Amino acid sequence: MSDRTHTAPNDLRAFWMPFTANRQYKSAPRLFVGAKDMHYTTHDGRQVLDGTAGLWCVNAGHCRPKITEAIREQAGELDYAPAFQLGHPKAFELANRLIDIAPDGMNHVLYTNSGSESVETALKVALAYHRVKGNGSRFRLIGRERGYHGVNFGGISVGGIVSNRKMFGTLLTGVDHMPHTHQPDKNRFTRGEPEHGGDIASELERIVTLHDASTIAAVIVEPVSGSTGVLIPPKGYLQKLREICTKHGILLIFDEVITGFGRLGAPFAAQYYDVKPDMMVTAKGLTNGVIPMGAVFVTSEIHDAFMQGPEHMIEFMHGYTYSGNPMACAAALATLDTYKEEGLLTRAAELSSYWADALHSLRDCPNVIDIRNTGLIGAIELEPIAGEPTKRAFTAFLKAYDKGLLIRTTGDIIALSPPLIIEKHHIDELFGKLREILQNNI
Ligand code: PXG
Repeated sequence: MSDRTHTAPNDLRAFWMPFTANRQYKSAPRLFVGAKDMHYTTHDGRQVLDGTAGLWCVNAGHCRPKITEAIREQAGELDYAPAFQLGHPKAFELANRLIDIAPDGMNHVLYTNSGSESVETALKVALAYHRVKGNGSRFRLIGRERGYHGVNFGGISVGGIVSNRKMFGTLLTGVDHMPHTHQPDKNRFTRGEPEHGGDIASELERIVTLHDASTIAAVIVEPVSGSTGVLIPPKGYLQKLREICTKHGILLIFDEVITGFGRLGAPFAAQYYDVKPDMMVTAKGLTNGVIPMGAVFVTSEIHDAFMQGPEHMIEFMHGYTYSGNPMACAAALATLDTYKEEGLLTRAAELSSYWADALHSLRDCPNVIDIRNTGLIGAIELEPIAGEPTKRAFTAFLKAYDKGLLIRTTGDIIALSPPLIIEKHHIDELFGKLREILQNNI
């Protein structure tokens, strides 16, 4: 009550912000009021170069005309259509367009509204798939240390980021975790895929031996881990996971929420690494971040297993009010058009060598202890300040913002993932500004 008497229209207190240091932020707020292509405009009228594609989602750059127009038109034509037992044409058109760019055999798509929901959906499909096949004893889900699969209960259960899990009780039961693949002592400053660590995949065999394959439904991994600080898969690692899963009848789920839609230089990491999962979890770049939407890709084998029993019965008891929402579908279709017209789903392959050169040129800056890259992703790991973890990277973030550059930090790692429309001169500007910041011994 007393709070309300003090509120003004621009009072910042009511909004409890996500994954934000609320008190610090509200004492010195940073607001974006506009965006175009590679830049944001701040509330104080400055241009900020987007080094992170928003939050890894604005792959085609900001306020792209085709996407904006499609949303405008859709809003006036069909705003909402019930998602259950009814449909609208764009939901079907989009699914067909999506499977066209997916790896062969991934022929069906379920819609969600976020990466977190896509993860939950995929885990539920995995459990139900084994059950409809008569293998209901396969109930275990295997994730990985340092994995990020969103913030819902299934996702934090299979995820492996301690701070995202420790507050939330018992989580899902029947979950186990593989070790992460990060071996800084062996792989420091590697360009692209590290040489060492591929054999860590064999830890999955150990887990299978412990629990028995007949209890395991699925393994979920990010092909490239993003939120935990950009961990690139060591050579041979994903292939080996695939082999072990196939051998034991375990479904392999790739969480492609950040790697999907061109981030690595192919539409999906599955194609980039030439490893075919049984399901792909996506969101973010699907609509260029403009409207919340996710999609889970599944193979025909998984889909077809559900298509049995009386035809009037619902085959899979799952879905959201906004699954395949018309506005989101319109945005996604226009996003796919933009990607296609501008060759954005493969553009990272053309730029990744220039990107890697510029990124690794920061190796000599003070406190830089590792640099990692793949596609249009980069990470700069800083030596934490003794007793004050995360502070050094967060200081870099604040200084970058003041200098007109948007970066992301997680722990003491700077993560970079620019829009795929980035030009070489933007890359020069981005790393030029970062060098100025890091050289000042923050
Ligand atoms: N899986 C992965 C691999 C992700 O990276 C999610 C699931 C969850 O998506 P939603 O849409 O529910 O947020 C993500 C999200 C960062 C950062 O800076 C990464 C994400 C979100 C926000 C920030 O690393 N990834």
